[in-house]
Amino acid sequence: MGKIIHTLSDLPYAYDALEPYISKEIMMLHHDKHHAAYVNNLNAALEKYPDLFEKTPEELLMNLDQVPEEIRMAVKNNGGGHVNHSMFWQIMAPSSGQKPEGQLLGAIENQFGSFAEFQTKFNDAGAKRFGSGWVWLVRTKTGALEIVSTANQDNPMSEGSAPIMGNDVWEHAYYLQYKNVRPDYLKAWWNVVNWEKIEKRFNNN
Ligand code: MN3
Repeated sequence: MGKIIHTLSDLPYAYDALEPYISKEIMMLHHDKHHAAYVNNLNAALEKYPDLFEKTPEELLMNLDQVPEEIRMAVKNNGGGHVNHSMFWQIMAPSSGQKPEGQLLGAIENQFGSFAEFQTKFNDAGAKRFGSGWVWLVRTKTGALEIVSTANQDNPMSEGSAPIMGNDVWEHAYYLQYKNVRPDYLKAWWNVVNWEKIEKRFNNN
């Protein structure tokens, strides 16, 4: 039986590549400790139901009702942690001053009025998420773009939406550098957003 243990991929850039906006220290802890723990805990949860190793973490999150109740919360939290962070590293890149282009920019302007207005609403939703969670741009079941926030490691795909991009607003993502001032982190984050990758996600979802 081809049991696939979920694994942690390397960052697609150096730990210090996102400085000065996200420090090397944050990236090392966030990837090597926090993300690694989600992967390890997901594997540990699935040990009792090894058939589920055949499914991708996304398949598990999209069908949580089919995951045995005994491990459902562990899969939601740690499978979510794995999927969310795997996306997160990919949709960031060293500072390039990029902006979205083409169809994605058009869709954002159409839905939110302007790119600046979209950023304001995204930052606002991220700032208002109480406690730990994520802020997302998703495509809903009806095809509309929407900004949502989720608690913990919940992924919008569990509710039937397709996550186009998301920012991590857990304190571990910013506290060492921005202390308690989450809005400063949310603002600075736009400097390291990889729009090329997000456009691909937009076109494929
Ligand atoms: Mn995180």
